[in-house]
Amino acid sequence: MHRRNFLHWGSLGLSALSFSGFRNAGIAQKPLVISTWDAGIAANAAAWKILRSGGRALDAVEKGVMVTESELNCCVGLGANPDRDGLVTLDACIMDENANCGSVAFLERIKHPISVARRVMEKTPHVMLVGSGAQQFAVAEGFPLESGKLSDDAERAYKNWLQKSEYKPVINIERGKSPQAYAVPTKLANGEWNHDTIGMVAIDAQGNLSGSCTTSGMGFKMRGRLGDSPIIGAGLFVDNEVGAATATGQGEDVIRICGSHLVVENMRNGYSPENACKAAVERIVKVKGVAKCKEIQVGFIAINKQGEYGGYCLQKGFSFAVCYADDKNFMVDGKFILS
Ligand code: SD4
Repeated sequence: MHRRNFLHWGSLGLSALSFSGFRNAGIAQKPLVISTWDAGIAANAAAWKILRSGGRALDAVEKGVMVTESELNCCVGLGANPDRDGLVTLDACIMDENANCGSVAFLERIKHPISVARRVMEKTPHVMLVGSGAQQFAVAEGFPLESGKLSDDAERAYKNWLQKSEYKPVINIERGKSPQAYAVPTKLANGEWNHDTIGMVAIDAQGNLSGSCTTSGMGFKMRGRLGDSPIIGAGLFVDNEVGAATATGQGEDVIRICGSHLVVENMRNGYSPENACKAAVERIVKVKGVAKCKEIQVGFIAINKQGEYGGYCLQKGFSFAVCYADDKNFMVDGKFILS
């Protein structure tokens, strides 16, 4: 970092900001899978079964996040919070070691958006399908059209939200969560889910990388709102020569800096996964300013071609799940740059 920039950061009053340097020593593991938030433990376990038996990272990241999409009363998938019109709309994307990618957005009444994204990648000449077209494609591919009924938890949360109908979407800010609380996906005190997304990146025994990201987006969002999660380069990016990264948190701010692509490019330029994530978070602060960043959360996680991993976020509370053995599937608290 140049001296001038360092002074700039200092004048912004950032605490815990240290030199975003080049590679640091990290334990390299192969195969390896990491994923965002506490629901990542169960998702990693499913992905690990595939990786452990020599399977492909692409299969692992699809099957892994399908676990989270399947949870009813959970934060991701059809059980999640609806938009402000009371309808659940889902976004997902997937990317493999050959830079093939597929994405769906604003998809309704389909249980596994990640698998539809994979079909888009494998069966069409396109990268992205949205809305009714994505749903039509899914049904033609044999995905059942679900009822569209809200889960009990989502129904309750929506009714709660309707009482004020305040348009103040806040994503992922949770402070001071204890490591023991990781067993179940997080709910806020008012019963609402606070995480809407799982992003997963993996490296298989052959050394190939893939990633997936799936979300219901912001709870009670404007109808039609999309975040970063289905956008290749923002919510997810994989470069098999370098590494893979995924994002969570306030999608608008991840899109602004092409977040996951930036993390991968940082690794290409010699940064460790952790420092690559940190530099991307710093970029958000630079673009948005410290004061506004205190109102949001963004976290990145990444792995590199050597099987090193890392993550970084804006503020305290972000965590990610790391798995590289049958008995090694654990949560890591994300380091953060704002106090
Ligand atoms: C979005 N990035 O739609 C997603 C939200 C998220 O945990 O990550 N929630 O902006």
